[in-house]
Amino acid sequence: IAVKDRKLALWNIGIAYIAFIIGTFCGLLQVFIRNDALQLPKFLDYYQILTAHGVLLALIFTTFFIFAFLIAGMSKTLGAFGPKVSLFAWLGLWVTAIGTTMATVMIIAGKASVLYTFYAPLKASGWYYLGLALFIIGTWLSSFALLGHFVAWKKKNKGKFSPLFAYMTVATLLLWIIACLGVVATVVFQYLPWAFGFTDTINVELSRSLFWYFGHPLVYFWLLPAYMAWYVVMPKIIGTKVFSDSLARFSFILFILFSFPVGFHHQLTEPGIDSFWKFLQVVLTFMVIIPTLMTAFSMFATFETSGREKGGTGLFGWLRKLPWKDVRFSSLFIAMLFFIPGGAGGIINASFQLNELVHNTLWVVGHFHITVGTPVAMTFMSVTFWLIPYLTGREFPKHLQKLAHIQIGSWAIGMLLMSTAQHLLGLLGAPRRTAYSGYNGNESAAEWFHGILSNHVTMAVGGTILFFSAMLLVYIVANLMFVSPKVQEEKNLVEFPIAESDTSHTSKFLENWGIWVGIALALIVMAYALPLADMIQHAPPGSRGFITW
Ligand code: HAS
Repeated sequence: IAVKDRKLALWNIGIAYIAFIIGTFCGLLQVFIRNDALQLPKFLDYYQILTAHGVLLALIFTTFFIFAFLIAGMSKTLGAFGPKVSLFAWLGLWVTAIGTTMATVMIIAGKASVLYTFYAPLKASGWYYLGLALFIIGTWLSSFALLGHFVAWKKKNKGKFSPLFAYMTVATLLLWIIACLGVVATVVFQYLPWAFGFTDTINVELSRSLFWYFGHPLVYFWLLPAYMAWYVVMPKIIGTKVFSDSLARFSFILFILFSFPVGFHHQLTEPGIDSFWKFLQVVLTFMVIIPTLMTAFSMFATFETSGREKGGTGLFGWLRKLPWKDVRFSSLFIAMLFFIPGGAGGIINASFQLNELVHNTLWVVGHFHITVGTPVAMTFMSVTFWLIPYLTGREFPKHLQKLAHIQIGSWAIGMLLMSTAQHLLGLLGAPRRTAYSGYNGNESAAEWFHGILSNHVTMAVGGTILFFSAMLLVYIVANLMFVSPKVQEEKNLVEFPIAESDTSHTSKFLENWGIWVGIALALIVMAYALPLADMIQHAPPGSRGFITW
């Protein structure tokens, strides 16, 4: 891809990994604080570290990395960016970076210890919300740049199917833009006036609902780029084609339709929403599981097709033919394996009654570490291993590949230990997000930690292994960025793996974005219009504190 587009993608990756370093360090502090092995100095507090950990990893690392991947892939599949696209994308990068810096400074200054979900009644400095607003505006500028690039390509290639990577990018960006409408509404109309003192109160239930309208599709904004690597990159790495072009496109469409009208499944225990609406959104949540099951089917089919093409026989003989020694593949496979319990846990969370058991416990923390923390993060690691050398024109030497295997293995072991402990402790009743690691000496609480796996030590050992793995990754990234020797001959260049995808059976209908966005908006109105109107109409005066905690 063009040198200037490489530079843009590399800047995005660079910022992503700076956030990764600080964020993982805060994670390490986290497990030791909960273990009572670490007393923070007076100027730091538990919620400050927890906020930094969540914001830097879940919001900042993911977003910058995703844009790096999408920018590189769009330039690769649709051609070099024109001057306008480049301008918007660079502007987007800097506005996002300025917003990130503002929000991070406020967290470090102790003025925004409101956790990565930042909803009311917790209140941060107005500058924190302003930082978040700039962050969103920046990502929109980058999104419009990439969408503009797509439209320009379409105009030049009338009647042709867009490449699968570009199609999936458009779906992901549409999802992001529509999702952000909720958080923009609450930040602009509720938090900013409240935090800067123009209003005394805030409608808590409304702000939480607008947040979760954004918060759930946010997790699919993280997931879809990982799926892009699974659908488009993985088949090439294992030497085969995309299993079904139309299935892949349709699964992304289903995410556009069903990612939004489901936010209430994060609010099932809140009193201000009628059960009817909660139940409706629970049903719709089960619809959003379908594209993931389609993905699982498609991945197994791809593995089997490739394994059999390489001579694998019998029921499972083909598994042996897969390229296990290629760290780009083994990391993707482990990422997918983690999504089996991760997704199953999601189904438990989304079940109306079972949610009572797990809500606000460490179970939820375990859940998101084996969804965004492993399937998504490990897929991004796999992409890192080829994308950085591809962009820098450097080698990915054997000794770094070996380290990458250790890194992936240690991440998997660390996450397995930590998240198993978190799931079990959560089932026993241990709450999440509490600075009181000993639960104020409560005897029955102390018993939760007597299990072999359900104890703070397992969590701390897991967390420490994870930090070791994270530092290994940073070492590999730094080498691939600056140290590794430049490739001398073109044939040795690290490739951008994009699998062939047969569009001969793909319906044109799938590329009719207007229809899909229209249906998505209709579903949003159906699931949200009345309950939100109810919240606005019945908001008690001085509604701060409306929610019981
Ligand atoms: Fe979740 C809470 C429900 C998926 C992230 N989720 C969270 C939070 C985060 C998060 C960050 O209904 C915490 C928010 C907070 O701080 O309060 N989640 C779901 C459901 C799904 C789901 C139904 N979550 C994700 C993904 C995330 C993510 C993906 C990040 C990327 N989640 C919830 C609910 C809550 C929640 C409630 C609120 C709980 C509460 O009370 O607070 C579904 O999308 C899951 C579908 C997935 C499957 C798995 C199928 C996979 C298979 C294997 C894949 C294998 C493949 C083939 C592809 C049904 C079958 C590979 C082949 C091999 C051989 C390996």
